[in-house]
Amino acid sequence: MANNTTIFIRHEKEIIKDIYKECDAPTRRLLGKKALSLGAIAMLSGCTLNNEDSIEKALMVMSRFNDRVQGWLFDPNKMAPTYSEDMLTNPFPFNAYYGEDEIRSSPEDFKLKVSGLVQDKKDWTLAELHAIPQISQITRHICVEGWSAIGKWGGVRFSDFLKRIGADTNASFVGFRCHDDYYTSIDMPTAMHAQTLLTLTYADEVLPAKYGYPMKLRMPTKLGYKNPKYIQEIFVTNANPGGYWEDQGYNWFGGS
Ligand SMILES: Nc1nc2c(c(=O)[nH]1)N[C@H]1C(S)=C(S)[C@@H](COP(=O)(O)O)O[C@H]1N2
Ligand SMILES: [Mo]
Repeated sequence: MANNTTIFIRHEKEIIKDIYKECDAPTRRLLGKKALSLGAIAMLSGCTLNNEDSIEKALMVMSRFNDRVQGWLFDPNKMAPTYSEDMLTNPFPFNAYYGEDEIRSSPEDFKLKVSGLVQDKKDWTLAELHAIPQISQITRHICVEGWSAIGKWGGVRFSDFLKRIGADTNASFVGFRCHDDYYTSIDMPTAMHAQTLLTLTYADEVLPAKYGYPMKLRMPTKLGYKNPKYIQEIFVTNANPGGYWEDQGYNWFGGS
């Protein structure tokens, strides 16, 4: 058994090395550390990894498998590290799929829409969201583009919010639609995690436009692109809504 496992792992590593050699830098960046042990999936997918299409297909099969493994490994009770005020990154970086000069601010009289598998579909004003008990936390945000930064976000514990809207927490996904046409979605266990916050403030101030006014879902258990800013609508569903980057090949689970 042990020997077979060793051979299996060695074989995986060789396949992965070949994939790495063949693919371009952006694809390589998408292959997180966690994907490394999944090389055998390329084999199981029946691809000969000798042209771009088959490599693309193998990577996609690995990524879907990676989603499932990350889902199994996710421990809802494990907390991400938190930091002290003197460790805050200043200034905190801005990032979006466009430049900082193109920020489209959300309207001041904004209302949050709620839809899908929830009992109460009423819109929420910012004042109503501020009336729910607020908590804050200092965590590290990690972007796959190669930077990380420590920030302080405050707002509503997302599981509290889901309870208030009567969300079906047996459903598989929570999806987000944003003012800048960005969209993403997360698994329900992450939505219910104690450190997942629907944030309304950054560094104790109203969330600035660049960091996602009126709100950003902040999850220290997920990579940057899974943390939607400028949220306009939240919905609960059993059909995976995908995401802006996820639909272009980023791993959907996006945990770390
Ligand atoms: N609405 C929206 N949310 C988004 C993005 C975006 O382009 N639009 N980019 C994501 C990515 S890739 C990162 S790293 C973080 C950046 O958040 P920040 O500007 O607060 O640092 O926002 C995420 N959420
Ligand atoms: Mo990012």
